[in-house]
Amino acid sequence: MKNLFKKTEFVFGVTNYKNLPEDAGYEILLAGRSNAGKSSALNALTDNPKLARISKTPGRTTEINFFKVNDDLMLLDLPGYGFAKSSKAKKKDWGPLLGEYFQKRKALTAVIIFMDIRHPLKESDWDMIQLCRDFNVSFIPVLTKSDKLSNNKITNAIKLVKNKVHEADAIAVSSKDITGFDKLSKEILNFID
Ligand SMILES: Nc1nc2c(ncn2[C@@H]2O[C@H](COP(=O)(O)OP(=O)(O)O)[C@@H](O)[C@H]2O)c(=O)[nH]1
Ligand SMILES: [Mg+2]
Repeated sequence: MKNLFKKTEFVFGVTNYKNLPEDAGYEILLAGRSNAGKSSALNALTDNPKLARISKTPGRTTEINFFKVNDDLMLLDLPGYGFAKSSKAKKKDWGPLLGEYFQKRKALTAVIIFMDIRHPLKESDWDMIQLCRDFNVSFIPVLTKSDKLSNNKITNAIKLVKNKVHEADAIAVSSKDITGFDKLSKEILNFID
């Protein structure tokens, strides 16, 4: 399959809702706990090893980074959870930018929730799922680092997520082996007509 994400480029980061570009086209939000493998997955999806910085240190959490795929599609990187500090996190605790973004943004099309396949659905992942449910936004659970598990265990992890999150099918990916990204690309493009 031709990689439609190949020309993706970083355009800017914003810290305030008012600095967001015009509310147009499709925006896919990339979310996940720090170290989940989100930056690595973005690089693998776009076949560009230098696109997102891969690091073990958490990035700034107050910013949304815009990656332009083409004139109609943006991938928005949320550099690691950190906005939902407790299990009791309510909408207002998500940080002003993200809360306002979910409330207002028409371009918000779907959220990809990256989770380490060895320990999916941590509290902050549930907080993000709840945020999606509250605002009726579709989401895709993506289970990262699948190279760490046997095929059997990958299947079990996908089933476990399906049993707990009925409305969505999880996709397993490995940025190390570059597997699962064709499927993820298709799922993303399914949201866009
Ligand atoms: N084995 C393996 N390690 C990975 C994979 N993806 C990411 N990592 C490692 O996990 C750590 C965090 O990755 P990163 O992409 O920076 O995570 P982020 O904080 O979610 O952006 C790094 O040490 C990566 O090398 C993967 O698919 N397989
Ligand atoms: Mg990162």
